[in-house]
Amino acid sequence: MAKMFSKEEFIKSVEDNLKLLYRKDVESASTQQLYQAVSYSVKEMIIEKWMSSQNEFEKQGAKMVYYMSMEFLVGRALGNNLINLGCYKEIAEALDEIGVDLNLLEDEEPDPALGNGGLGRLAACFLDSLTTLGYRAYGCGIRYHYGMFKQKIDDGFQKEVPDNWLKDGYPFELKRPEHAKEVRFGGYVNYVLKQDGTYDYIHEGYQSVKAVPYDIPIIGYKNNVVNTLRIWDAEPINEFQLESFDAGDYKKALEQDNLAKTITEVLYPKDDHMAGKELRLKQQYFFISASVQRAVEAFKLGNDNIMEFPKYVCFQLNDTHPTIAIAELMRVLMDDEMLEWDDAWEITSHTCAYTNHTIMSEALEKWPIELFSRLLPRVYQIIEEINRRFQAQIEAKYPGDTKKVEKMGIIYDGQVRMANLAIACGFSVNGVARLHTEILKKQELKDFYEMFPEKFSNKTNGITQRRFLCHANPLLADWITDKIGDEWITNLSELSKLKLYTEDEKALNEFMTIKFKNKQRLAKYVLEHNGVEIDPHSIFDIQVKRLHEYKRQLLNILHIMYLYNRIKERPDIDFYPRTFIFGAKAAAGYHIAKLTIKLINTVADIINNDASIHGKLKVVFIEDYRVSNAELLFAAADVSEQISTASKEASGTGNMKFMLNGAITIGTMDGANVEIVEEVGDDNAVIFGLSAQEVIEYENHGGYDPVEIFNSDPDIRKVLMQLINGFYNPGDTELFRDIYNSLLNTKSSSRADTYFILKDFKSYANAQEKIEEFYRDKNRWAKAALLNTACSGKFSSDRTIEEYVKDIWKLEKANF
Ligand code: 6GP
Repeated sequence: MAKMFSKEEFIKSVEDNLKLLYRKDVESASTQQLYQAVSYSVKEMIIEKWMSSQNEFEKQGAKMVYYMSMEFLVGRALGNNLINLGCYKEIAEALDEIGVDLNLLEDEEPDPALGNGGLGRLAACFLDSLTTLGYRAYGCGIRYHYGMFKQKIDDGFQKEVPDNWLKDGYPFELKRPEHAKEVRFGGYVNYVLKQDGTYDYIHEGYQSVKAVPYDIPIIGYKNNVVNTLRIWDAEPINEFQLESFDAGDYKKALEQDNLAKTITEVLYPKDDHMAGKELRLKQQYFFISASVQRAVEAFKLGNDNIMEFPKYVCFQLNDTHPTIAIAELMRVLMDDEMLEWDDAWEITSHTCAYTNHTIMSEALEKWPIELFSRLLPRVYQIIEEINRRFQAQIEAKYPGDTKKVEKMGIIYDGQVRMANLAIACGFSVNGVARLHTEILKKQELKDFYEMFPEKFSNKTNGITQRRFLCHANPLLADWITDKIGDEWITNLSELSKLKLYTEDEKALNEFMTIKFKNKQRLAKYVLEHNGVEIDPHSIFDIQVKRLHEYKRQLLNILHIMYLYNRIKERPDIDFYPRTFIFGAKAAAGYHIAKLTIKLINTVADIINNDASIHGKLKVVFIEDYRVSNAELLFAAADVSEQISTASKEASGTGNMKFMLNGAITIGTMDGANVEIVEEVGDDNAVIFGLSAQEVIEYENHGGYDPVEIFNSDPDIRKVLMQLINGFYNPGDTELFRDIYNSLLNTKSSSRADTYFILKDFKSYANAQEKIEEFYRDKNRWAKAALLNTACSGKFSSDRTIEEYVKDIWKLEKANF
């Protein structure tokens, strides 16, 4: 139990909170009220540590990183906070004494879904690791009132339901109105000639909103360190603008009000895709301007030499979404701090670092000049000047080579290109897995790499074992601790000690029994949520991630259709029972993605209700996949599906979570899969499909011809015909026509089968056969599963963070 609370004191604190908040006692309170009261008691345990950490950091003058991100997919806090405080079991017992089940309380907590997928969850893992390792860090983000939508499945179709996560109040946040900042939009820039012949640039005629920060504590694992995730909300600058009202400018007052209401309303639900909307740019500037202003203000409290800013502060830009920070820092330094360009540039170019999370071209952020300059006139002016100087630099280095400016220019062809801004101005550019970084260097960012090779580095992603093992899989966590001690919780490479047990029958049995229990736990969830009975003795094969064509959930479901055909054709076939589980949200406007969800559910319906196959095959679509149910899924998987078209998945992090929990990967040589196989050995993962190089070759030569495969392979032809002959959907043969066309129709403007699904199909089917054969050899499988856990040490976000710290951020560990 944490120092300041004995069991009795904790219970007393919960009872007091219930009274104070709701005028209730334990017996009469609802589960939600109990969750709130308990969370406030936990917050009380945190607050002292939070204050003392911040004081200590300040006293030691530690350098800090601001991790700037549009998304933080933190997941539920209560259970995780208790684990990191080191008192989960004690609090569970204390609550048990008053008849309260901590698990039920945890389920009352909304999942703060302030992110889409990979990039947002990575940001959350990084904050956990930064804090556990004792580094000073701030997460800077947005307090969306509606996070990622809730997914309902209605007649097999995805329906998006607003996620009002704040409706009951979020107990862990703390409003900090004293740090509010004004953020300005629109207007124009006036020049005033100064006595010394230079100009002052004055921004006039703008609209303002007030950015108000809410702080969420991030707790280090048993080390008393607490960092802060600061998310900004928007409020009208003055509730009622009398001045404007009197002047008859009622419209402006209303507009300002509206701006404040809309700006933080909702998270854009597209991942790996640029929305291109004005409101999105407003969101970006809103939280960045507030964060940058506050960072400069905070720095000045402890240091009056602004030139030392980069020595104490680093901005890590999580993809291009926050790259406007570069121009905003220049603006603040020149317009507010009165620095000359060269000094402001010296500071900015040593402060900002950029991470690229995707090579998907549709994700590359480009803003039309018209929109950008209208919304952010002063910032645009600064970017123009950065661009002018940068182009001169390019021309000096490559005289006469106009292609270089075309490729690297920041403003080009009527657009502001955010990645180019980040690379030209930042001191560091990194990819998120070795293969991804190589593709950036050799293809996507080739010209930049040639010009600034010293800026580029790789930082392979990682995940936090505190959430994805300690919290997600307590049975396995305890077993591991029992075998090798608990050092792995803060040093994941310790897991390699488990290799000793691969020859130990008893240990292997225990390991597989835990897997079985986790499969039972998931089966119970599926029965409750889907009404489908699944057999924990069958192979649990799981693909959970955002729905995207490049991730190829379609390949998976087409293969299931193929298996079903085989079982139907040969009822006596010796087939090891399989349960295929999917979980995925599709962006609301992504037609093919949403249709794929419908296809999965349609196929599931037919297969699950076909008594003639005796339950050999089951298909389940988990509704509303999110961090909380992800934890159940990772713990229960036998097989981890990582089947993206090679070269497209920058890294993946789900792949690591499965591995850590002892699942075997079936995957392509893409993203971090490459490194996973390297760690675990190719006997303990099943790899298939085109290599990244092969995919890129095809792409450079206009693709390949899927029709040939359709014509020559009867199995594939049968499956594809079932998309349009009413086999699964007798009422409407046209329903899946667009999927069929996406695979075969060469007449459509884009290439058919852009993601090489048919090309890789056979190789995938063979890999799945190998999985089955492998699983039948119980002993070999158990060894391989244990080896996956034992070899997952590299994929801790603690390792990733240490690499960022050493190569980019140069932070010092606090010593408290
Ligand atoms: C994702 C990548 O798709 C995934 O491969 C990677 O593991 C993750 O980032 C973390 O690095 N990208 C996004 O979520 C995204 O929105 C713009 O990229």
